[in-house]
Amino acid sequence: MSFPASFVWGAATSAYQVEGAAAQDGRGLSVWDTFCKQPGAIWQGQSGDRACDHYNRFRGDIGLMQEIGLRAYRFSISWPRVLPRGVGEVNEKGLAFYDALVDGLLAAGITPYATLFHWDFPEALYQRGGWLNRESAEWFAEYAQVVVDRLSDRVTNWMTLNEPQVFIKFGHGDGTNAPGLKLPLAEQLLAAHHCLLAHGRSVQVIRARAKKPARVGIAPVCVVKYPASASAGDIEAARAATSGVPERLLWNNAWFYDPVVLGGYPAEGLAMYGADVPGAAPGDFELMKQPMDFLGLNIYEGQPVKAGADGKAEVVARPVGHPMTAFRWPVEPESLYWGPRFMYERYKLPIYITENGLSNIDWVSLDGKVHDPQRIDFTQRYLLALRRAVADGVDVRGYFHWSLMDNFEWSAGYKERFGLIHVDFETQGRVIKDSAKWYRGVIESNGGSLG
Ligand code: IFM
Repeated sequence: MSFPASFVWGAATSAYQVEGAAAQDGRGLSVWDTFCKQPGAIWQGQSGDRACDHYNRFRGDIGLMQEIGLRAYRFSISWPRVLPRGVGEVNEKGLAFYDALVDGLLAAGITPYATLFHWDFPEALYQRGGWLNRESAEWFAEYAQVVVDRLSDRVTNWMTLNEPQVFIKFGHGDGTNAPGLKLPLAEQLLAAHHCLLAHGRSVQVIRARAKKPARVGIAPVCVVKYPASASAGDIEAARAATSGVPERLLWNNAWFYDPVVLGGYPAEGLAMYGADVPGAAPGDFELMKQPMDFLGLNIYEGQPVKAGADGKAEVVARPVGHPMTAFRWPVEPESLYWGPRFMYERYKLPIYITENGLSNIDWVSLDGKVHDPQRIDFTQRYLLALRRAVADGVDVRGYFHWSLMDNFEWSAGYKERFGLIHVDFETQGRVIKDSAKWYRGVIESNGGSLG
């Protein structure tokens, strides 16, 4: 059993992490520009000001994508590059960049997958309340309309929000991501409610205005609990935990996937968050639940669980010395089997793995190459698990490796290297890593070379 013939093999990036050119051609500020200036916010005081300079080097980068044999490229659009103040005046040069990027990709035979929001919220709108302001849904709809009107004659694959759990919890609760707020749970839930409305409004805009038939999805974090054994009890406990709301934290799947697919907040979440749940206006859940063509899952790891005496999931400790990435995230290939399987069972929508990968300690060797056997082994293990999910009937349509190239890893700055392409951030030199050459073989054989 292999991957379906139409399986999409790609790699992903996001605007703030790769584009750089922060002050070029009329781009406005995002909350990340201002957050990076806060002392102590980012490792070594770094920022995405220059990043990979993809804004100026995208043509060369498309050439590298061709060398890797990528069939698809997932990128995000910078809201403040297109609308410097978030709404109102449109920055023609910003739009022209995405025009040229999309044209370049299509000319190279690479299908564009565009994400509307990957965390770079316009600073001007943050000053008006950001996601805490209910108007944010309409601001986002205005932005979506500008982008869709311009690109939808060529872009047909759209994602609305990337990882709302992260920009809400870490950005509005823990304060470790932009905009750096430490708000109580009730306000985090309010911001989440508004971003779910924004999702709904943007899907409406895409459906109403796209010039070619559009396929629309969303790309949250998929928090995976997987069974520690093959017993039916452990599997059921893991299934329930993957769709549950086990803590008073916004780190779960159901609070975000349920409203957009099923049209309401999960009962377990309503009970867990209690009086902190925001009041919904009439029609809110109808707005959130728009027809979806696929679900994006961003999966890097999972947690083994077993059924406790009451049948509920109990976390199983990993053995001492369990493998970890450079970021100290556990290596958990099973997550790419059980995550897609549980999410497909619950939501019954085609699935794309919109992010998966690892940070690794890579450098350019004396032979001028970048040898990253850990990335090859990691990806091989995860893709074998994904192939097993496909064999067991899970409708997985594509896989996007995170990331195309080393880039600005948010509060970790340039410390963590996630790329298939090594970037020298001083010279902007690029070197295709061994893993990218290996990935090319995977793509050419449609997964056959995985063994
Ligand atoms: O770099 C991030 C990305 O922006 C969102 N998902 C996780 C990646 C690795 O941390």
